[in-house]
Amino acid sequence: VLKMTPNVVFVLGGPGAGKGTQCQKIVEHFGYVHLSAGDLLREERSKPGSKYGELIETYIKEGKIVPVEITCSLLERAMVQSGKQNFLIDGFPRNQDNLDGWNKVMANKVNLQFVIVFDCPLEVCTERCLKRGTSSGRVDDNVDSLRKRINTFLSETRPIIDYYAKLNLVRQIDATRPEEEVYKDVEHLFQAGAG
Ligand code: UP5
Ligand code: MG
Repeated sequence: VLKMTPNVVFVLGGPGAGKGTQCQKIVEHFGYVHLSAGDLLREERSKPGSKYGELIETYIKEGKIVPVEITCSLLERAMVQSGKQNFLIDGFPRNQDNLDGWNKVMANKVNLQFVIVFDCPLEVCTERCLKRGTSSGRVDDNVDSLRKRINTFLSETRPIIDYYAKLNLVRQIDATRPEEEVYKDVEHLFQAGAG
C-alpha cells in the first residue's frame, strides 16, 4: 500500500525522443524515481515463467500497447516497493485503455504534477532508434517495428497528450537539440516546481 500521496510526473514523446535519457538526468538532480513502463514490461517479459512473457514480446515487436491491467500493476508494484515519494512515469499512459485503467485504479492515489512531452520530428526519432538498434538488442529497434511504433504514437498517444493539454498539465519541450540543451529546459521545469 502507498502511504503518503506520491507525486507523479508523466513523461511522453515519440519513440526515441529521449524520454529515458532525460529521466536519468532528472533522477540525478532532483531525486525522482524513474519508472519506464517499457523497461518494466521488458523486465517482466524476461522473468522465467512469466504469465505474460509471450504477450509482451509480441506487443512490443508490433508496436502495440499492452493491456493496462498488466502495465498499471507493474507500475503500482514498483512504486510501493521503492518506498519513495516522487516518480517519473516514462512512456505511460499511451492510449485510451491506459488512461482509463490509470484513472480507475491510480489517479486518486497520486498527485499528478504535470506531463512532460518531448517534441521531436518522427524522422529524427527513427534515426535515433535505428542507430541505437545496432547495439541495443531491442526487438523493436528496426525499420519495420519503428513504422508501427510511430503509427501507434500518432493515432493512440497524441489524443492522450491532447487530453492532458486541455487540463493544462502539458509542458512541451523541444527534444531535437543536443541532450544538455534539452535538459536545461527540463531543469527549469523542475526548479519552477510547476504544478
Ligand atoms: N538520444 C537521446 N536524446 C538525444 C538527443 N537529444 N540528441 C541525440 N540523441 C539522443 O533515446 C533514444 C536514443 O536517442 C538513444 O540512443 C539516446 O542516446 C539518443 P532514449 O532516451 O532511449 O529515448 P526514449 O524516448 O526513451 O526511447 P524509447 O525507445 O525508450 O521510446 P519508446 O516510447 O518507443 O519505448 P518504450 O520502452 O517506452 O516502449 C516500448 C514498447 O513497449 C512500446 O512500443 C509498447 O509496445 C510497449 N509499452 C506498452 O505496451 N505500454 C506502456 O505503457 C509502455 C510501453
Ligand atoms: Mg525509453
